[in-house]
Amino acid sequence: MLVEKYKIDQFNHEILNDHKRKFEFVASSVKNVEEILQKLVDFQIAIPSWALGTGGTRFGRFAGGGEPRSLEEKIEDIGLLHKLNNCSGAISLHIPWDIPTNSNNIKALAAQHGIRFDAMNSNTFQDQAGQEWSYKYGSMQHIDKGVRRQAIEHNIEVIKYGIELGSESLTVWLADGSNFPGQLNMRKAFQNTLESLQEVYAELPDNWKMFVEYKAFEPNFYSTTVGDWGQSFLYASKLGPKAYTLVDLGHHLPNANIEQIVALLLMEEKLGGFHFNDSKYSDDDLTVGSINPYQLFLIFKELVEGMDARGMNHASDLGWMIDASHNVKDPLEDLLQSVEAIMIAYAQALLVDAKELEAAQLANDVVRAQEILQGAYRTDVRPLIAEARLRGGAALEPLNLYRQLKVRENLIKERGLKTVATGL
Ligand code: AOS
Ligand code: ZN
Ligand code: ZN
Ligand code: ZN
Repeated sequence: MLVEKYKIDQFNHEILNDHKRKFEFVASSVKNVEEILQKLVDFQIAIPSWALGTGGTRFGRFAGGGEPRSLEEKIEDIGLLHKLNNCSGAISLHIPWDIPTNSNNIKALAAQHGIRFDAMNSNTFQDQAGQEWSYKYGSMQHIDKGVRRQAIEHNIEVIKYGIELGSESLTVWLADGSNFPGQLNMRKAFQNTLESLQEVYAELPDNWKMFVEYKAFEPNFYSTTVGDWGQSFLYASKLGPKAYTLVDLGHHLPNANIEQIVALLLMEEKLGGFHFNDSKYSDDDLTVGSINPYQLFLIFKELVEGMDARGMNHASDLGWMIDASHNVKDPLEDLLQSVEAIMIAYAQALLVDAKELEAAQLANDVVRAQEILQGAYRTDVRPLIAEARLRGGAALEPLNLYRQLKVRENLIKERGLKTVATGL
């Protein structure tokens, strides 16, 4: 479905006066508003190809209809999001779910929608038809060299697809681990995994990064071979300068202080990127900011502070990706909400006065420090984000325009009601 620019302009025109009033009110109390707006215009969040269809749990899946049936349609869906919000200009692919049959065509289609290719994701957590070895007892950690070789070769193949498309990073998430005490030798599992990752690392082009994603548990429930940030950091350190840790917000044990993890990884130059989502219990993959938006803000506060301390570019020096699953919402509406939540947290973090906060810290003024953080968090920054969208040619209110244009209804007409997108 195509959204013509004039429809966006028409929609914006109707609510422009109202927007201007709200924007001027916030802008009047922000010191460096132009600088912040430019940062918001530049910031892009990659959409995972597997989040465009309705997800499910192990109990069932209730399809929503009009889901993308091919990689081309996935790119079109993201193109649509990007047109509405001007901050979803990237896609994260998953092999084998998104094998590009003709990379040049796929590249051209993405370019037409202003979309670049963020990290490529490999898959050694499922057995594919015709594959020689099974991943039932792990992949890179496996006791059998044949299985490890197969997992290595697969990752190298994913890098090759990525090179063709112009991606510059590989995310490795391993389901490896054990379900019961005694099932495996944890030290040997680590060593096998490290050796396997080293072989993949050796194939990375010079300008590429490898992201090692950790996860506390699931599908293994006793041990996970890349189970936390310490283990991921260990792999990344041993692998070399092109290897980094990837933080998926849902992959921690309850109450983990994620912002502190982020601050230290950044300090050690080992933070590679994010899988944004939200959760109440574990890897719930819910809409970003739907459960704990304050935590998201605190994470962004560390990111902004840490990146500025190292002179990093907010928009391009880390991988910003969503990893979510939508069981009851329209996936595209959910993604619009997630992107908005990320932009809100980022904008609020940009409002924190770093000098004032430092002064409060140096004076042990705990009350003042809290006031500074919560002052930023409680600012309604939505008009700033809307203004950034307006300047980027997108919609003031993407979700409302999406509904007004009846996008989902149109997609169902185009693609049918009984569609199942490949993915989680
Ligand atoms: C799994 O729990 C991880 O979050 C993965 O990053 C991701 O969901 C997967 O690679 C998509 O298949
Ligand atoms: Zn993830
Ligand atoms: Zn996950
Ligand atoms: Zn998740």
